[in-house]
Amino acid sequence: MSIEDKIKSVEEKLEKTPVNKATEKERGRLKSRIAELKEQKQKKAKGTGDTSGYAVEKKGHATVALVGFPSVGKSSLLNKLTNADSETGEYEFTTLDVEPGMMKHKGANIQILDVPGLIGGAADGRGGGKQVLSVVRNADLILFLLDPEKMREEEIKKEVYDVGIRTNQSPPDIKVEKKGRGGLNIQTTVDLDIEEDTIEALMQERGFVNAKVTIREKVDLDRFIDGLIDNRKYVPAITAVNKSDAIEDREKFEEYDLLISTKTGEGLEELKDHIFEGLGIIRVYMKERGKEPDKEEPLILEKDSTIEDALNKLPGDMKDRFKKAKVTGTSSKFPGQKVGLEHLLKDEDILELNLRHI
Ligand SMILES: Nc1nc2c(ncn2[C@@H]2O[C@H](COP(=O)(O)OP(=O)(O)O)[C@@H](O)[C@H]2O)c(=O)[nH]1
Ligand SMILES: [Mg+2]
Repeated sequence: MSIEDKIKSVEEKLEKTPVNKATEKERGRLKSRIAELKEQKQKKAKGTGDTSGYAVEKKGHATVALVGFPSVGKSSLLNKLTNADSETGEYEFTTLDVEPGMMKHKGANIQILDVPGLIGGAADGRGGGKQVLSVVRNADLILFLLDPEKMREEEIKKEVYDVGIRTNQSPPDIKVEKKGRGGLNIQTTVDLDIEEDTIEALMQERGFVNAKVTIREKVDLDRFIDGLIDNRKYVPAITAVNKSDAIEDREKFEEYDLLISTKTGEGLEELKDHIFEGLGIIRVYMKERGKEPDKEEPLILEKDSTIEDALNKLPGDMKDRFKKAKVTGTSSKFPGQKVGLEHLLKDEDILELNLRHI
């Protein structure tokens, strides 16, 4: 029996199992078995094709993976978002199904990778499976693109879920420590809906014999299993419906993040803003004393970055030379506030550094 068939058969069994307290342990075991088989399937994919690591070098400030079934408009969107003077790198695309482009927005260079090869088979090891998976797993944001005529939303999201990616979720608040002896020790700081028995069974299933697990959130079976698995990826995602020009009943699509059209251009600027926002990045305008701030090439940082983080991002040995900083913007109490290394920066802050001469 192939891994695929095994997964199907356990999934069918799970579907037939009623959902109640009495079956919880059994359902947990089945879910854990499915997770394990999917891991095996991924490992198999990893063994095929080129093994040189990442398929596409990450470039720019952040990377977005564009995911959707054939003909939803991925290539058209890539062409619209990444402009003529986009810096696309030189990549080898002999067997690889990844199309890169660079989008410049609000001073950030955002790499967009069209990964059609994810669909139907990447995880089975076909079509350079390892590389395609690595591209999606290492993206900073996933952009799901749907066709209003044939949404297939669950199907596309399952493809991503099945390779261990969790979209728009934070990692479960679970800590597992392996111990030398003493069996299983379960600590919870919240009232759990799942039984201690089930937790024990699931831990044993994952090979934990002596371990302490601390659970700090009301997890369900799926999230508890995720918490026991190391290589889950937690990635933000945006779901956009394309071809809005061909939609009659727009209300039907209200629940989605965005309606766009690569044909008319509808929603594309908004999409760029959504991507910027979803990536959780901020712009900081550097200013030299007595000069205007540089708004053309902002320093791009992660949200909640400090002055120290900014210094680490800047070239040279700025941190050793740091005396003080002056900030003007949302994060400052007043224009030109003097701040230290721990100060938290906000989007569009203006930052002037006072450095020691050496
Ligand atoms: N009506 C309409 N057609 C579109 C739009 N975007 C793409 N298409 C068409 O959809 C088809 C597939 O587009 P393509 O970009 O190749 O999709 P991909 O397979 O996902 O890369 C082409 O015939 C496009 O012209 C759109 O916004 N509106
Ligand atoms: Mg295409």
